[in-house]
Amino acid sequence: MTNMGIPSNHHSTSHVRKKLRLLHTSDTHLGGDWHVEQARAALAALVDAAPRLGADAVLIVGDVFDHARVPEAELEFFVAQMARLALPAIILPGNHDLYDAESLYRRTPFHRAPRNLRIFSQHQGEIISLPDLTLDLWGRAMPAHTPEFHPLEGMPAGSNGHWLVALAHGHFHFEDDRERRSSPIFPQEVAQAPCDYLALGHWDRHIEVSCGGVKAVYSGSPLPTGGVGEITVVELDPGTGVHTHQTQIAIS
Ligand SMILES: [Mn+2]
Repeated sequence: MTNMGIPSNHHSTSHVRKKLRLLHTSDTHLGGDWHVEQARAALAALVDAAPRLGADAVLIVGDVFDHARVPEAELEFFVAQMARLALPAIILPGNHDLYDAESLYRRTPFHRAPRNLRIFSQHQGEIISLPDLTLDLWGRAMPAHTPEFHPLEGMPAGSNGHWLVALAHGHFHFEDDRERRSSPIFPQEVAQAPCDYLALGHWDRHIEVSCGGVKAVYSGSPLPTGGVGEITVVELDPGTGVHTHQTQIAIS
């Protein structure tokens, strides 16, 4: 698809963008051996909190599940929680829940997934468009966690005036980081990314890694310490730009 023949001044412009609030989390590790109940409680708490927080959509940026052989009941639990959410829920597979031939996202519970649940499945990247929200989301489903997989490679520029939010699961290389890591994300790639917000996952802790005016944040895992978990709230405001803050969710 191209815009050939359409003068650029016919594109919708930023004034049509809606003011949105996204909830961004990652690394819930459902089905992990040592925290099965905590992970479930954290996901349920996120679903409970979403309406109260005024969320328009929820992003879960990889390692939603701990490994590909989690029991069917864990997948059923997740799908049921997403159905209860009743908001767009956008899932990017990570290195613990790869989108490969054996992917858990191909298993039966996902064949009956509710329509609000959207899962990135294209290794080269794809846009999931939510026109009602004036929101386009881009991400690459991870086929294998290797140094050759670059989570930001091929991100397109937005062309329809929608917000463009990118999701990426991988390792951000700080400038002095000389190790060769799998699924690398480099500072210059972030700085050149044509998105309005880069939602990151893979690291358990929350940290902002914005570069060159591109807002980029690791939400950190929502798994609780002392009964309280934490997620990232992303405000997309046509007037003032992109803002994030951490908010706590009570987990019982
Ligand atoms: Mn990971």
